[in-house]
Amino acid sequence: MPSTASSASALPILYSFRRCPYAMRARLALAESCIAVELREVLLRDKPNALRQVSPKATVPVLVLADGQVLDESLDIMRWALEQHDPSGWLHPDLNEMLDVVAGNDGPFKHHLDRYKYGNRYPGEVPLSHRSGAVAFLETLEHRLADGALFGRQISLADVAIAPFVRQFANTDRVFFDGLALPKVQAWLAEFLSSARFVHTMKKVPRWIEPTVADNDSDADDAHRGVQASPPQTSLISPVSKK
Ligand SMILES: N[C@@H](CCC(=O)N[C@@H](CS)C(=O)NCC(=O)O)C(=O)O
Repeated sequence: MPSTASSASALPILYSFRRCPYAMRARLALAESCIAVELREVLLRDKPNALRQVSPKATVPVLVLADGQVLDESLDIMRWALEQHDPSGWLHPDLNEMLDVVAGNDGPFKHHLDRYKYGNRYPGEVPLSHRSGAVAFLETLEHRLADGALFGRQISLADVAIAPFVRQFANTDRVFFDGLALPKVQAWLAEFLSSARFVHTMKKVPRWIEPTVADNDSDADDAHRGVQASPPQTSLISPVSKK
């Protein structure tokens, strides 16, 4: 649930991790909505204190709005962004129906995906049986994709929320994925991955370096005291053209 934080910034701040599928969906919605943010790329194994302060659960993505409000669930960020501006109607299909389908992704599919992809982290689990469980979800998507997208002909919040996870599944064993009798899912994923919006939001950005007290108090003598200059700390997501 959104909460509030005291810090304020001219632009909303997005804590993100480039390869996180939850962060991908948030970045995609922000780009679609033409909302510029200060993008703070973090390392999950070395999270900045600033992230923990605004969201103690410290998952990414986290969006801190200019008024200090904190959104620390990817779907909340998507909905907030699209409520500001939704040029392609990603919120047009019935929201509850979309959220139901996304729940199948975030729940059972993600459960199976983790145990298939990271088998060594789950002793006693059988990765291949989780692969079958994940395929069962992909089969439900195959039926939904009759008209090209999960809800009709145009992509919506549901497509954008789910595709980053299907990408992870496909990348785990590309030969297996390509051999599945799921032509619509395969074509849908290929189109998503080649879209300008996805390529744009996957651009590599330098890791955000949290300012230290020394940085805040920096003066001309810092160079002589060994205070290192930080790499660029902000990157903006700019609007992308529609494909
Ligand atoms: N329900 C959250 C899940 C976010 C999530 O679990 N993100 C992962 C990265 S993909 C994370 O931050 N994990 C914490 C960690 O690895 O320490 C959302 O939708 O935003």
